[in-house]
Amino acid sequence: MEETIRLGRCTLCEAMCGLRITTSGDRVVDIRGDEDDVLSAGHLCPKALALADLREDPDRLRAPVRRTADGWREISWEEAFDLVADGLARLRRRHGADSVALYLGNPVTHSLGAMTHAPAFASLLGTRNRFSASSVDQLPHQVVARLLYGNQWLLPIPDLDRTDYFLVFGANPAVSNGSLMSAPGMGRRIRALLARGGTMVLFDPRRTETARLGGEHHFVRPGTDAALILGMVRVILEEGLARPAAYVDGLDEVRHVLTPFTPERVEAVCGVEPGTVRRVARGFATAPSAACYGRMGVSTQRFGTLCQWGVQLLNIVTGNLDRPGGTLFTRPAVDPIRTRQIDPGRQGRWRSRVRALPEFGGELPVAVLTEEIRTPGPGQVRGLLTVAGNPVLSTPAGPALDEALAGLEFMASVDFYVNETTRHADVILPPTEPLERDHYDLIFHLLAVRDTARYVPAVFPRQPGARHEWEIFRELGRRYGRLIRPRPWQAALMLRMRPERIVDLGLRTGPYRLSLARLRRHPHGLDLGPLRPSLPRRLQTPRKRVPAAPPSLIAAVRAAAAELLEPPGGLLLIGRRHLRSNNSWMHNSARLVKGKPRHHLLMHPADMAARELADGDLVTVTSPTGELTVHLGTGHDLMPGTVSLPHGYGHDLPGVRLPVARQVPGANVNALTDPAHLDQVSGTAVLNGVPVTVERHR
Ligand SMILES: Nc1nc2c(c(=O)[nH]1)N[C@H]1C(S)=C(S)[C@@H](COP(=O)(O)OP(=O)(O)OC[C@H]3O[C@@H](n4cnc5c(=O)[nH]c(N)nc54)[C@H](O)[C@@H]3O)O[C@H]1N2
Ligand SMILES: Nc1nc2c(c(=O)[nH]1)N[C@H]1C(S)=C(S)[C@@H](COP(=O)(O)OP(=O)(O)OC[C@H]3O[C@@H](n4cnc5c(=O)[nH]c(N)nc54)[C@H](O)[C@@H]3O)O[C@H]1N2
Ligand code: SF4
Ligand SMILES: [Mo]
Repeated sequence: MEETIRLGRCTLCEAMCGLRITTSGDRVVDIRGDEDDVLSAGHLCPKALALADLREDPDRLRAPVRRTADGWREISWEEAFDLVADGLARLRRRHGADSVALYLGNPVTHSLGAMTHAPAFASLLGTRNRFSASSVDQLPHQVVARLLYGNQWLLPIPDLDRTDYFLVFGANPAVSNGSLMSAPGMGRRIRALLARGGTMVLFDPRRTETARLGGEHHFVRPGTDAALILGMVRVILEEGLARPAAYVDGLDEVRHVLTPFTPERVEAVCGVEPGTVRRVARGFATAPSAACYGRMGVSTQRFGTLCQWGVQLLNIVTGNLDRPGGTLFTRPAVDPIRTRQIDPGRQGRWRSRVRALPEFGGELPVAVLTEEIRTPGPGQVRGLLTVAGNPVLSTPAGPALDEALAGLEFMASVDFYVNETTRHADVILPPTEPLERDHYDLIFHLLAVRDTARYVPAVFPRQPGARHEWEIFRELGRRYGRLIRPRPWQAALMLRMRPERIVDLGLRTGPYRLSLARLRRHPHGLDLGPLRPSLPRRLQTPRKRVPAAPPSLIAAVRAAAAELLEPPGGLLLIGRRHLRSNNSWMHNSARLVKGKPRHHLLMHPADMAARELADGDLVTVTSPTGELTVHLGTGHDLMPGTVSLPHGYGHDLPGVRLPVARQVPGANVNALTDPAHLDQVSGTAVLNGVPVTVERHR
């Protein structure tokens, strides 16, 4: 058959790489980077080719399935929609809307149809038990953005291609390809920074792949960065190096509350020398331009929100917020922030039933999901809808959630795999795969280091009978809407619009007055230029000021002063990502999984010697929450006292249909994380800096 080249886009991570896909009939022959893509300029990582595996994977569901006593049975879409609408509506009629919980997983943000239609369906459900992967991920960024800039999505993005000084806490962009900083080709960009005489300084308990690109790397004890970052802010304020913009308030209060965070105290807590704290703070403050950035390692730890506040303070006090080469707001072609169509990030309108944790932006911390299912009484969660998620592997005390799911009265999932979570569903509704659908990135254009816009039509026509995500939610909404009172008109109307129409409207009312037709004429994307200063105009705070010392954060520092300045003891567990692995769900691609195992527990040789352990030993890892068994590997690049285990493994559960993954099951690291141990301000789970013990398996 004749070969054709089609343009596509990779939707596996935030980098949004443009693809040149050679196809023959309905098969992928080859995938390369699109050299002409305005953002990715040909960049590609090994995961892109796995899009072909995903397309061809015989284990990927192509039709709805129902769980029966003799296993999964394929059913018609008609039957599936009715079962799900009935199952959800029945619980609502009997026990109220809150009896059905909703969990939205990470790939929702990478699917246009899920982005446009899942939230509308969620508002139809009307439940307060709404959860997502945000509270095991970037929630602290959103909380801080709301407090400082007035909107949870006004996230300043590092101007990576122009900065002179890149200061990084707890991120590994060389592997992750950047998060809340979309920039395909991280390696190339960081090498360019170093080549133009720029500085990169990393603080990480592991000498990571990013550290190996060059620059300076320093170990920091896991879970202690808040003291380190705030200590650097203190140095800058004390030494008169602050150059904040005129619209910043509250730095006197900041200075006051940071009095105890001297470099000497910081050393005792974090293990970073006082000289280093001072030198880096001064270097950052006096560089012509500088950008401070912190990601997973400092979001999902005990003081995640204080870490992210500290990151913003470093940029604010040095005048690098809103400066070219510093951190700036993007100006996306579709801008729901400007038009105030999305929740600005209100907090505490309701609380979780059992533990009374506050909602943020309409969601509760996912760490409460298990207790909401298990605790009887009015408002108990009895049903669940998951969309593109795997909380059994991705949220704290996953095995307890796994058990709780088995006791639900009804569960449905929108997903194309039977994974550790969806194996409990009564019905699974599989959407089309990524190459079968049109795409516009509603989220990651908002978070990219350069403003661009690109609309990508589907590479392949969908398989006969396949449904797009938006069609699934539209149809579910129609049937569910008929079964509940009062009829929800507004959400029903939203569900009727096609995603292309929503994007077109967004483009037309956006800052560049574009249209879908116009974007179609630019198949490699439209370059809208580098990030530009826009403050104070873009702020959504009262009087367009930046309140640098929000009372809630000042109070949080005061309340936790002792703990913030106390070094955590014992062996501390951190996570790890790998270039050939993607959270929990790309492990069924033989092409990605092959090679040496990547799911081992890594430990520093000195810590191994102290426990008389050797490379390859089977070990038991125990935390106050649970235990697991896994093979040990030597972690030459780890800080002593630290062990590292990646998340997204633990595939050997009954009924999971991921044969390749099951060959390298690994262990579920979230057996060790504790749903009770959260970042107090945001409710984000503590996934890094978890105290554990390790001994030979008996
Ligand atoms: N290949 C690949 N790419 C991915 C993903 C994937 O699974 N695989 N996942 C995607 C997703 S969903 C996300 S959110 C992003 C995440 O993007 P990143 O945050 O860049 O990725 P991580 O590998 O989680 O990096 C966290 C870093 O923090 C360090 N760390 C751990 N604890 C601490 C601590 O207490 N203090 C400090 N300073 N550092 C600490 C870890 O050693 C690690 O290097 O990656 C995305 N990209
Ligand atoms: N201990 C620890 N835990 C972590 C992390 C960590 O670093 N350490 N990282 C956290 C982070 S950053 C994240 S983002 C979460 C991720 O956690 P989750 O979002 O809960 O799960 P994923 O592993 O991303 O699983 C995604 C599921 O979506 C399905 N899927 C893929 N594409 C689509 C699609 O287009 N439509 C639909 N409907 N389904 C699709 C896949 O088949 C898979 O079952 O894990 C978090 N958990
Ligand atoms: S970096 Fe890799 S996974 Fe991420 S978008 Fe590009 S090709 Fe896809
Ligand atoms: Mo994530």
